Amino acid sequence: MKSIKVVIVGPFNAGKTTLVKTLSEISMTHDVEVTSPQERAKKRTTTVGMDFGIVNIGEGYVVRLFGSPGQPRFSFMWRVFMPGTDGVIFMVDSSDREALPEAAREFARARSTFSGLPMVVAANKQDVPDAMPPEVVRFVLDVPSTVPVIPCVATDRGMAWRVLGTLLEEVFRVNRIQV
Ligand SMILES: Nc1nc2c(ncn2[C@@H]2O[C@H](COP(=O)(O)OP(=O)(O)OP(=O)(O)O)[C@@H](O)[C@H]2O)c(=O)[nH]1
Ligand SMILES: [Mg+2]
Repeated sequence: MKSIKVVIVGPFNAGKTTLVKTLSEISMTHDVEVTSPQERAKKRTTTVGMDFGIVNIGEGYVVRLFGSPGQPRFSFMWRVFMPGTDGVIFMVDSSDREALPEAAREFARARSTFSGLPMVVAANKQDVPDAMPPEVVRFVLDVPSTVPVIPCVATDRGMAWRVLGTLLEEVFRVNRIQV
């Protein structure tokens, strides 16, 4: 069984853990109570360590998903995830305009940390009324034209699969894998 390693990064509250749970047959997540009032205003728990999931995609391949914590103080974890990474999903909460400057900084950092690797941006929470459409997310985060921005609702299996599938197509293309 061959395995593909996908890392999911993005700011606090973007929906990374939700995506891993939706996609994965087996998932392991570790969320604990948040400690800061700003974070508590958004949600009560946050990922510490990492999320892990496994998706069987057939043809003798499994995808191992590694979801990173979103709090900036854990950003050193990106380097821990780095070895062996085949592709990266950058998630952003498209409904949270206040968090966008931080999301743009995180995106720039993700591009430099994972430079040269296949990447897609998941414009998450498209079900929230007034969520920014993917084209606006692309503009605000300054996403280069080579990186797809995919509309996402992390709880929706079809949409979650489209995000992963788009990334995998690129992973297969750059590694010259035919499936
Ligand atoms: N409406 C809506 N809510 C979502 C969606 N995806 C995630 N959520 C909610 O957004 C909140 C954050 O989701 P998480 O999956 O915990 O986000 P995270 O990126 O793992 O957060 P951290 O690990 O704390 O950085 C939770 O309350 C989810 O239920 C979505 O597509 N739409
Ligand atoms: Mg999380």
